Amino acid sequence: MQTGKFITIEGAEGVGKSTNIQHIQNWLSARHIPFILTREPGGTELGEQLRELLLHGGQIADKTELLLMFAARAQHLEEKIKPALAAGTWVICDRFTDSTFAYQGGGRQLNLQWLNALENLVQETLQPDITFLLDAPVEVGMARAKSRNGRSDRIEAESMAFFERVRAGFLQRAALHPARFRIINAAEPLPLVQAEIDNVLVGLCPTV
Ligand code: Z5A
Repeated sequence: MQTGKFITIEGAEGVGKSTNIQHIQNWLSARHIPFILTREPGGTELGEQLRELLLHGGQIADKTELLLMFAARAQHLEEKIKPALAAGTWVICDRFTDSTFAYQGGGRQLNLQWLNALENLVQETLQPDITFLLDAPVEVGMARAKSRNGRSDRIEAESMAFFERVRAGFLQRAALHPARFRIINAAEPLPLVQAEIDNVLVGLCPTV
């Protein structure tokens, strides 16, 4: 049975995920490839309620934050991601489990064995086909994020040291899963970043 591709976009704050997701959407639309765009935390009614609590709620203990990220993901997989893939629709997801390893594992320094156990519980064998990791020095992402006006969230208020651990957490995860990850130098000018993304997409569907 033909299943859709599952593509995730990862990286720290301000590295250009939203900008490049728009680019990926345009690329797929131009080739008439059916896709849905979704995000984590979020993606379902329950997931969006959990997102609001996670990003804009009051004080949340680190373990609670971890469990809520995976609770939102469990719902997202069952309600939205798996049915779409089974129908042959591509799923483009703004952040997924690698963000949990980077933020709750790296940033919050929670035990990675707990994260591995939760990943196995919630995803079983399902993994993204390709994960774009937009990687840039923390100060580059921060400066870009500050240049936009937006509603800042609970996690964005963390320290530089926290975000250095987040970046290291993503790179560590990429080193563990080299076949799945494509590390893109997001400090480069946007046309170069997008040319690299295009090369990966062409590799995923060379016939279109
Ligand atoms: N989180 C977690 O802790 N654990 C988890 O398991 C999951 C998530 C799933 C969700 O935030 C928060 O949840 C996040 C992690 C946590 N918290 N933090 N921090 P989000 O993903 O919704 O939002 P974000 O990470 O803060 O993303 P963002 O700030 O929206 O950034 P972005 O999408 O990566 O950047 P952008 O808006 O595309 O670009 C920023 C600016 O830079 C913009 O003006 C662009 O035009 C510009 N830009 C982009 N690329 C370039 C290049 N190459 N050159 C120059 N300028 C550029």
